[in-house]
Amino acid sequence: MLKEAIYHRPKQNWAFAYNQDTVFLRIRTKRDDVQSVEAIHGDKYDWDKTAATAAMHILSSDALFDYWEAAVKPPFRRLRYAFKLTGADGEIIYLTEHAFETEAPADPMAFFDYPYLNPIDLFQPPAWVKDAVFYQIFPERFANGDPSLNPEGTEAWGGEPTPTNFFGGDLQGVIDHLDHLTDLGINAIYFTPVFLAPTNHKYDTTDYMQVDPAFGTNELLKQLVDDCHARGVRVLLDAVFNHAGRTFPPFVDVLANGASSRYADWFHVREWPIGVQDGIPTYETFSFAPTMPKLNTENAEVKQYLLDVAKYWIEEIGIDGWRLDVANEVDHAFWREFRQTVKRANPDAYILGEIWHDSLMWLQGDQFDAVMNYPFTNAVLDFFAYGKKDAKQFADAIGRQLAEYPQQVTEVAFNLLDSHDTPRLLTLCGDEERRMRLAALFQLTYPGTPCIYYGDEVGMNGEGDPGCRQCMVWDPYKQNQSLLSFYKNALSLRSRYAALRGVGLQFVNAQHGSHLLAYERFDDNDRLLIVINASDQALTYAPPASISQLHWSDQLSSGMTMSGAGTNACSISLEPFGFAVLAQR
Ligand code: ARE
Repeated sequence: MLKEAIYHRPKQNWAFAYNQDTVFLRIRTKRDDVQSVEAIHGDKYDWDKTAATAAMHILSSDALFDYWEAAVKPPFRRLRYAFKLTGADGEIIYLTEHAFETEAPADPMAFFDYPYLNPIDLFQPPAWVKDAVFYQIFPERFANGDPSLNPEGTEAWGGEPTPTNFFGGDLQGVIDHLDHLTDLGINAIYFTPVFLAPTNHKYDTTDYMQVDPAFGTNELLKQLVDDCHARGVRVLLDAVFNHAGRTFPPFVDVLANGASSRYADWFHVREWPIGVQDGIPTYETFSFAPTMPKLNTENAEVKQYLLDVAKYWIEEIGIDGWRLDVANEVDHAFWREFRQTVKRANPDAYILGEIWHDSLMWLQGDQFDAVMNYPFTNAVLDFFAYGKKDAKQFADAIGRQLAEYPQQVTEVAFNLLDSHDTPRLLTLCGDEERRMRLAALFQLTYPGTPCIYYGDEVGMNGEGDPGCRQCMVWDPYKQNQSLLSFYKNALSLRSRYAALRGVGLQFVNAQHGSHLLAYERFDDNDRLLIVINASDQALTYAPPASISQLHWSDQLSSGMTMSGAGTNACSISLEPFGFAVLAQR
């Protein structure tokens, strides 16, 4: 057994309370090196009566490691534990907090210690997110429902987007098209910023307490939220708290009065007078954008101002959560207070951070519920869109991600394939709709909450910002109705099978050099087999006996022929870019 590959630490994604009764334990071993792992556990104050063992199972695997997991229910909330590992070669070793042992360790005092499961420490993201399907709306480009609000210079709908032009999208336009969202199967919306700001993207806020008049009023936003709630649709707004805009009154005052401004400490000014030298502002900003002065969230007035903003839109307008812009550049202390404030206003609010990278330090239960899962995006695009990864490499990438966070994070991860900051999915797939459908199928049959970027469902393409921010296509004859039906069918399947929304997932076919992917999704009631041919060759999958003898009662497929007795599948042949989702209850 390769001891160097074995890793556990009694915290974070390796040991965590899942609910008030259950602690999950995980340990890593070299892939295929260990045939079984047991957790030896008990209460340190009454070891003799409480000692037990729990068999661990492989949660997931990546290129190098197997990740083992077991759920333990400590009777008295305290847990002391060690691991017994049996190698593929029959060798048995034990791992305690102190060292590896060749004999069964007698003294539990050397074991790992999960001291006490305090309910208040529990990390329990809002349960509704597990069943949510998000739709991201860039309000300026979704629908123009009230041309009387058009900013000066508004262009005709459907024109070429630039970083600075306007087309008149507004909140009334969203209200008028809620049927499109609910018919699609959407039950949650993420809006990019809607507050008063000079640009079409509104990430340079002037007034955090006012809906931009080009979009409507605070009252109209409340009506939109109420209409959404009446349809079972939740609403998330975009909190741009890392920075304000150049026209934010406190910054205007600093520009006018310099260091003597009463707001001087609301920002991070490196050098007075405030200005730009060689293209670099003399104050902290988002990126090096002079129009986006970074807010000093350690300043008590700034903190209170922003926390009041966060509370207002929840308590007065009824939103269901916040997406946090540039979340990893705002201090942790602020986000901890932010979570307290938001959860006090609405315990079911969803707090979604925009972080494109490893986010474990924000997902400990004291800050965010989730982040925009761009690592998932990248893995899916590498396999389905670019063909850069083969099935094994893709499964390994996903397997690693599934072990990186506590289960409750995986259950509410925000799984997107594109956004207002990236080229559109169809463009990323080289305008090959067949690739796009497979990427979307994986996204819609994967744990966590999927997010569809407006217009993807009707076949819109577009390069990166601003190309991905075109006006929504509403002419049904210009919409890709076949693709829209595919999305509706896939979302209907997801809503029918809770197993597609849970965490039960196992890759059953993912070979090196192949683009044939098969994975199972399961829970106590349902079992589904998803087989995807991400290649331009016809491929056949012959399931193992454990699967081929099953009978399937429901399916969603394209380019598939299945041979077998009755409704079982001895072999599944897929045309290029074909897929099959087989379900049994
Ligand atoms: C405008 C132009 C751009 C131009 C930029 C130059 O449109 O073409 O490149 O100016 O400054 C908002 C607007 C943008 C605008 C930008 C600046 O939507 O249109 O760009 O303001 O004025 C990083 C951050 C991440 C950020 C992305 C864009 O970590 O937080 O960059 N995303 C948020 C919002 C944006 C918004 C802002 C931040 C600013 O979602 O829409 O932009 O409020 C790697 C890096 C990441 C990086 C990512 C994307 O993964 O590791 O850190 O994200 O690439 O670049």
